[in-house]
Amino acid sequence: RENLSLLSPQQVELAKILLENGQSHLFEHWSKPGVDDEQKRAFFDQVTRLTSSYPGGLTSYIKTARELLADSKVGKNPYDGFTPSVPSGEVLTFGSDTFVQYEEAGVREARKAAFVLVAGGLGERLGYNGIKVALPSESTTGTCFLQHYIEYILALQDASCRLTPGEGPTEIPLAIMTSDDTHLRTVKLLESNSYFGMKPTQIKLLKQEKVACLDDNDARLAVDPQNKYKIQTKPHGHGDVHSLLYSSGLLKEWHDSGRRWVLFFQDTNGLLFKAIPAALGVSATNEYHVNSLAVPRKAKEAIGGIARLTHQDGRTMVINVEYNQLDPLLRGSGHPDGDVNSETGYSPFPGNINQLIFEIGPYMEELSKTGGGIKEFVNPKYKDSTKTAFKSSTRLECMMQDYPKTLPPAARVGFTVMESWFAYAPVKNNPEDAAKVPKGNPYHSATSGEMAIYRANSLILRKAGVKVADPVRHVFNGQEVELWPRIVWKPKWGLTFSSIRNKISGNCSISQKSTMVIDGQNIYLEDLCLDGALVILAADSAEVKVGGSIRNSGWILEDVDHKDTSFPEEVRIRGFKINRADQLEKTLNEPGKFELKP
Ligand code: UGB
Repeated sequence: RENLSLLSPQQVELAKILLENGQSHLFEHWSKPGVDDEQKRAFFDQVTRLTSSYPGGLTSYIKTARELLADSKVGKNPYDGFTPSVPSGEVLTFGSDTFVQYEEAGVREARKAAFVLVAGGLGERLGYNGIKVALPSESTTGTCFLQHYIEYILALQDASCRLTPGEGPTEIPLAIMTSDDTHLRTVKLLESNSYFGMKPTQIKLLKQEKVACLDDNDARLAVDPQNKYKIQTKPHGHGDVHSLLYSSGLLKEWHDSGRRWVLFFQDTNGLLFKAIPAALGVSATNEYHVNSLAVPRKAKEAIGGIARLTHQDGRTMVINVEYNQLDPLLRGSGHPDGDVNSETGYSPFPGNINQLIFEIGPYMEELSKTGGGIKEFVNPKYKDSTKTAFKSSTRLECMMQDYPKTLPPAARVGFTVMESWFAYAPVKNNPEDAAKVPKGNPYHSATSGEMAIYRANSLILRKAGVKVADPVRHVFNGQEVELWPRIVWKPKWGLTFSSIRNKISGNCSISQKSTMVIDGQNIYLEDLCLDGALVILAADSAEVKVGGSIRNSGWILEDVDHKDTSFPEEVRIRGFKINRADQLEKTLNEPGKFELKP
């Protein structure tokens, strides 16, 4: 009370809100006026931020926290009354006629799309000190994830505008959600690389704020242990992306400029964009308001399962059930073995890869009702079974894939299952944890993420008619993986399966020890027999035919132990480095037609 004179009228209002909501303890240790006054003002700056960044402000946050903490104390299951069953969705096989048709439909629609990358997480499980989008997706070219994503979006933009001349926007925007942990480093990565070829105005960064920590079941906000004039905060989760798109006005801008789709994606999946054109085609053809991409999922794998939930009162929804909740939900509803593989070797519930495609119109309509707030959860670690005290402070969390939970039953919510080999290979686990993954389950490490790219590109070329040699098995950082030829291309070369198929003719073959880097839109492989390394770069105006027998000692993978600190972290976490012993390298910067035959 004696500090009131220091405060502006707005700050007095905020203080009142805190007091009315049972937060008087935040002021108990405040010193007399004249001492720490700057810090007291900084306290209110923080309260202002916490209020404005949460739909409904701190009052709403505290109210929801009390309700969720009360539910958690009595052990209420959020899925009480619901029975899970296996939903049906669109199942796509890479390269099939249906797949190719969807790809074309997706490329047509792409110019009306906007992409949203959620990249606010630090990836503690990976144990990498940098931001995850700066990690190389593969080490043959060293292209980092962010560059890889931007190049795909630009390739889609070009292809879409070529296919549908004059029919809508000509630039595909990209929004990136960052957090205090990742923001500055993301800005720096973009600025120091000229935005990887995108126009700076095409990219918008939206920074998510952390939320207040909670000390007890009454939702008393936690004081920061380092600073008594600060509320302790923690990340709220990727679900913040919805309120940020809404409150920033970006969604409205996209909608007003005639866009139809928003595509959400995560920070480290080097395969994802191989699935994007077809998945967007599925959304457009089936007129899905919400389309979640999924892959076959091993039981207990740490990705959510997509399930149809039917309530006793008749309500149903198709929704992601997070991996730690699926098993208890199944056990509690007549499946005593819980989450187990079926005779196919996979869980009957497809795995959510958190790649979501929303139709903007219905999405905007829903957000104008909710302000972008979505269903949250709380996960307190209790001191004992009385559940009266926490081991450490907790907070509310939210996930972007929970958006459909509040949708009316008439909403068209679908999903598309893709084979994992071309759609999903995230980089989440550190080498030690990855090596402990049960045999047969994916490692989700930097090693497996990179190997998956080589495997997918080899399999795609096989489907396109190239004789690609079988892989060998090798152990890197304690993880046994398949080592395929290291084939990498830029998105503008191989955006869709049909565009790849059109660039291959005659009898082509690639041996297991080979490396092939294709960087150029108009590079054609004809009767190529590759046994070694080939790197070819060509300007868009150059048309290059590559063929004949190319042999050299190539690029060799050499083991690196993840504990060997003489190597940079991004090399250690994958367990190998590339010795570029010998290669045929050709750069064609001039326009014209060229033939490359040794
Ligand atoms: N992220 C943010 O942008 N902000 C945050 O506060 C937190 C994360 P994780 P998670 O596909 O493998 C999700 O930590 O949450 C970004 C799905 O919930 O990698 O354990 C972060 O930068 C799960 O159903 O994943 O699990 C990253 O880009 C399953 O689909 C993204 O959010 C799983 O991903 C995901 O964060 C998966």
